[in-house]
Amino acid sequence: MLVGNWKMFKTIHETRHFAEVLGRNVGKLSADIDFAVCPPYTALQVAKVVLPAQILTGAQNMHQAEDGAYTGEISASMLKELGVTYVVLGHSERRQMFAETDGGVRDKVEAAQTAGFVPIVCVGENDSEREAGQTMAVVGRQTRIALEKAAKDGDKLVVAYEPVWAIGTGKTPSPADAQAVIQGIRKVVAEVLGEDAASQVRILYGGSVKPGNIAQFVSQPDIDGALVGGASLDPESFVAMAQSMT
Ligand code: G2H
Repeated sequence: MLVGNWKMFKTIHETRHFAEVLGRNVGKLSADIDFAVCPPYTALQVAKVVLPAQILTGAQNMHQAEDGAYTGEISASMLKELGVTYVVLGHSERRQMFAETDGGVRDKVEAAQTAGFVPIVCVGENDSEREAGQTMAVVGRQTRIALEKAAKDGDKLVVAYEPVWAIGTGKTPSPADAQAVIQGIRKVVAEVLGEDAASQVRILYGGSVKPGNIAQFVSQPDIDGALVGGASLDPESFVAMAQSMT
């Protein structure tokens, strides 16, 4: 699975350009890979219309309430109208800069699945937690709480392991280290949702993934794909990553 998280990049006009270039390269996209991009809310509608059909769309966040007085927020039913398949939840930038909590992510996971979306739940330790040897404790806690109210169906869930210190920094864990943490996450999924769900759930690696390093991550046995920020903004780089995965 290859997912582009565009963060706060790309206008509607720029999204059209991305889709045009991708459309010219569509023959290079393997049918064995699930593709998605997660544009800003303002570009979701046009992305759904102009992207090749095999590129699904995802939102970068969602509010857990059906509706209400939540200025600036977006509900599941609003995203439904835009043909969204995935919703990224609990990205570290939301946890760090917008005060998202483990419990809030749990409620969003439940709301997203109830609405028929597949949540992409992001977990990851920061620099000091890693140095203190707390990686698995932090990632395990985030995963466990996020899944407390989740469906026991691994097809309805994606988890992304994104070490905070690797996001947008050019630094990455070794593929073996990422594999070890992701194997640990799969064990936590088994504890919370059962073995079947754990074997079905797709667990991605994210953090400074690019065409030159994606293959070494996705070749690890427990790593089912990548969640990519910066390198997913350039359509040619997106295609290059897709090709490197096969
Ligand atoms: C991690 C990732 C995408 P980048 O946030 O979610 O971003 O690839 O730019 O490190």
